[in-house]
Amino acid sequence: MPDASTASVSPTANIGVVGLAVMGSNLARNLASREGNTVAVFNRSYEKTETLVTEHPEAGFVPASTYEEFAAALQKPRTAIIMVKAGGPTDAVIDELMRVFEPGDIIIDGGNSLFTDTIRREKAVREAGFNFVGMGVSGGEEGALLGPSLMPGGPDEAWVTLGPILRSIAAVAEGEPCVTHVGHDGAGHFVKMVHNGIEYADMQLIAEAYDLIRRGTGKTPAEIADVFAEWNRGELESYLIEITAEVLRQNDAATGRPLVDVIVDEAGAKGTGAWTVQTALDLGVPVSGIAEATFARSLSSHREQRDVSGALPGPSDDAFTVPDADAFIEQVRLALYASKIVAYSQGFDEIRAGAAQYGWTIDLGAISRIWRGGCIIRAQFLNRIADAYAAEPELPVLLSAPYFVEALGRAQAAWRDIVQIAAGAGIPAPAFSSSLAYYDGLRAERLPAALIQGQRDFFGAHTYRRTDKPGTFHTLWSGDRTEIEAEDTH
Ligand code: NBP
Repeated sequence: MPDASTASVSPTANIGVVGLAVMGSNLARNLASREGNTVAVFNRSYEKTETLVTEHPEAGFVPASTYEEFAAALQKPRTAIIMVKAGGPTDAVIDELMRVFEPGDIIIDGGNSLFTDTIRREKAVREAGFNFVGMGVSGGEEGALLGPSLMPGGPDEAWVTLGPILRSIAAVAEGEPCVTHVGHDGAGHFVKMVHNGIEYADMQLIAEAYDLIRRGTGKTPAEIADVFAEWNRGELESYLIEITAEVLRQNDAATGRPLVDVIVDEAGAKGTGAWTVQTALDLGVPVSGIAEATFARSLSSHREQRDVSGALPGPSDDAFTVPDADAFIEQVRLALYASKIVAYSQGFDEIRAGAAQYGWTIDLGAISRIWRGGCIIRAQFLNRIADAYAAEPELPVLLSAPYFVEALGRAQAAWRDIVQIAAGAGIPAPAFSSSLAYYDGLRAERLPAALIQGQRDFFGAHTYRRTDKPGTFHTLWSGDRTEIEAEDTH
């Protein structure tokens, strides 16, 4: 603990960080490295503060050992970024800051909070006279240190103070800082949640592509790394494709085997994929690619269920080889690109639906631009999304933009072949197949939903509408089966 005489610090810092685990300490270092910033730092257990300050004297941190000291170190309006574990810890820190801060001060939650918590907190903190900003931070520890993609929500008033600071620490993509004021209250955390959902889908699609290539061509992980490195020079160029090549090229020092063969095949998750899907279900938005990716992780991690694998009949593993490896790899690339368009399109749909539900004005083109740098899903491809929304801001579904229609048209034959090949060979490709099914669902002039409406009317008198005249109808199924006009009970 510092000497008690240091307790009366003068307000020299223009920004503070609470929570100095990996994300908070890196974000604090990033802030301190920018011209004009002096950063106050506080952590519940003082050792972390001490370590950070000692290891980084160049940062000129102002350490605080109590919330009172932290408040005293900050110029007004005090601005503090909380980087602690989401949930109860975030509420605890907000309460402490409200105790020592004054009305008009700005409290920012940079953790991975659920957007509905952010809406609740924003209301409570605002009613107490403070500004509250829920901010999505993407890019992991390296992003936090060198430049993350930042998705702040909260009031316009806070953005005036916060905007210049956040612009100074964000990643830069094509000359633009990867930060925008996403919208009010929980908008920032909502968009960050969907970002993570899209990340799940993208990773699953890449994993399916790898699996198909490996099982179909017999190439080694190192050889497949070359394929991904090549793909990274084209329209699939992205951070996730780039790191996939790195992971596949890595050999395990202990066994000499490819590392990917040594890693247990059970994917973990911290819950943001599930939040994205749960929220989409509530909003009635079909994010099937994200859902399949989330469920694929669940399936992988249920080892006790997977132990039945030997008992389930299917094509034999070694019965599958493709005659022309290069042609097959190109088909997989096209299937991956098409499925990726679907996943992003679904994610942007969810953002649009969330904005409508919660009263946010969200510029979808700006969201695609701030994801071009710093974050995990950064990709060339996001420029195409920005172009699509620039040309038509009210685009009803992203994949209907001319660029994507052309790309899907170019890919669809290969996409269908790959899904068929995977099914025939007994190779699970849930995200590839569900993306294609979604695409064909959108394409279909008539869907069998008409039959579902008939069934619903049969067992529950839920009524239906007709194609040939307005109104709502019910068939007297248990009577003489004539049709009557009915109240709409859809
Ligand atoms: P953790 O999520 O592991 O949280 C550890 C921090 O929370 C420590 O500073 C700890 O203080 C503090 N804390 C806890 Br736990 N309970 C507290 C309480 N009741 N009061 C005050 N402080 C408390 O840290 P992280 O991995 O650096 O992540 C920080 C936030 O950023 C999280 O919300 C995370 O979801 C989010 N995020 C993480 C990533 C990533 O790649 N890791 C990316 C984007 C966002 P202590 O030292 O005293 O225990």
